[in-house]
Amino acid sequence: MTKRLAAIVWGSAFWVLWAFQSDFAPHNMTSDTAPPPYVMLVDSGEYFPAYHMFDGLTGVSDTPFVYLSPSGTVGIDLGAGNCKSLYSYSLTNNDAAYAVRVPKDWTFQGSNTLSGWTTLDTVTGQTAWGTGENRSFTLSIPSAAFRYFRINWSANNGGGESQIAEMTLVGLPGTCPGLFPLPNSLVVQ
Ligand SMILES: [Ca+2]
Repeated sequence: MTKRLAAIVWGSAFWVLWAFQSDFAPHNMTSDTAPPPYVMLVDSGEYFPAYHMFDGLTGVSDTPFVYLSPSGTVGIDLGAGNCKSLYSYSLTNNDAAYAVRVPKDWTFQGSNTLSGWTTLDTVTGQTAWGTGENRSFTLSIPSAAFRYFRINWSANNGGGESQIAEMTLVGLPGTCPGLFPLPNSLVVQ
């Protein structure tokens, strides 16, 4: 491949990425299991439910996800057959008065099995989260397609509890491992 052709191919891929990427996270959740097919992945450390990360509300008076520990994991199941390639994600803090609760150091991970997780991004030193502040984190390349995504934070900013007001997941449509798109004309008898 010539350098010029390679540049055209890369340029096209870059354009496709920017043209078709979108926030595939829900922002209308009303419980940790609704609306389907979304299910929050959270353990008993949950104090205010994890779905508040995906309820579309980020005001000072809105309830964020609150977790009863300075470290932990929380994620989302996109549903069977619903896999996405992640390119960037963001966290929002709704209230600077609780900035001590917001994660500071974490890995962002994807999975298709829940038993093994692939680390997609490693972040450290995220301090001084303001009211309504949204911070976006971009991967070096779009990830493989995953059904499950989670943040695994090892430290927050000094609080006894942790909190996240909202999260976006931006990327591209993907095909789940083992699932191959069938032509529309193919009818299985
Ligand atoms: Ca929210």
